[in-house]
Amino acid sequence: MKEIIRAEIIRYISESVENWSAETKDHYYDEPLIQYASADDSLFEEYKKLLYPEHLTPKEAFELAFGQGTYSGGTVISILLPINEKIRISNRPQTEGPSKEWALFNSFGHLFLPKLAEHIETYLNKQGYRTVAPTIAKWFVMKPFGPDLALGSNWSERHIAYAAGLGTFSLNEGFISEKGIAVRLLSVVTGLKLTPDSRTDRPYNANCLFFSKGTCGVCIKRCPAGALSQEGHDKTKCRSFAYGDEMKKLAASYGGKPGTSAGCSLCQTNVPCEFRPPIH
Ligand code: B12
Repeated sequence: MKEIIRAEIIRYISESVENWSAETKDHYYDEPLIQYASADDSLFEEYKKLLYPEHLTPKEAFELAFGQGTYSGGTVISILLPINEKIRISNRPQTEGPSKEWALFNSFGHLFLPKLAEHIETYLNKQGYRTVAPTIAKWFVMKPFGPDLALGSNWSERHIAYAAGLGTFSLNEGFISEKGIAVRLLSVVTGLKLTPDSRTDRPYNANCLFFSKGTCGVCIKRCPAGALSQEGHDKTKCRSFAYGDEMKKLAASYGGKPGTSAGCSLCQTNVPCEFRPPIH
């Protein structure tokens, strides 16, 4: 069944018209990596302490979707979508903001993620396996959480991907996978029980050269917002830049969808971890 699901997700991603950039005449996202975690993995409970109590466990997400007492185990499917090379290459020489190709990817390509989430949900539900994609559920929230009131959400795709063994975190808080850091993530919780994949027993930030070797820090220099330092990621500065007026104007100037942002993601290109982990 794992292979059937994988094949269906890959088919949808490769055939979907929403996954096509008119600018680069290629896909926004290449073939995904897909891994499975047990919905009862104790790490999901630990996230309540590590992040904040509002971060949902798969059981809580499932029961919010289908009602109290409906959960009897299951699987979290984490999907990692690598950003196409043409878009990545276009962003490498940029120093003050994203390239046109990247801005249009951020404006239109991000809209593909909820479509894919909906497709997987429907596909599995139709086969009788109750499934919910938390980030498109009406109870998904993105807001300040925890004692420091830093921006977060009640379903962090990077922490889900970590639990499913897809990679680890970086100095800039990005997720570094076998396909690098220039990736996007989504996940679903299903009542279908599948064999979980294994995850690393190395530290949670092992793929990052700064943490593992004390070198690199290239993303610090790449950040046009001054949001990165050896101390980590200033979410407020990052957000003000990546989703501020300038980036909205930039997206509009390239013909992006009104109201969307060009993003930034300079910390995800022209860095040693862009499309592969820098160390093994
Ligand atoms: C809120 C949000 C933001 C906020 C805050 C980011 C943040 N770090 O949380 C702001 C607006 C700043 C932001 C900016 C960007 N975002 Co954003 N954002 C989100 C969103 C909606 C929720 C994130 C969340 O819940 N965070 C929870 C907090 C607690 O996580 P955290 O602080 O990073 O966690 C740290 C600690 O927990 C720590 N940690 C400490 N000890 C331990 C121990 C263990 C065992 C573990 C596992 C972890 C751990 O690890 C982390 C790193 O230090 C997600 C989508 C989603 N639903 O997940 C996208 C998401 C994280 N964003 C994404 C992207 C691409 C961006 C941008 C590049 C902008 C853009 N779109 O171009 C920038 C830069 C991001 C960056 N460098 O982190 C991608 C990430 C892709 C990747 N490779 O990592 C996501 C996953 C969207 C997606 N669907 O793909 N984002």
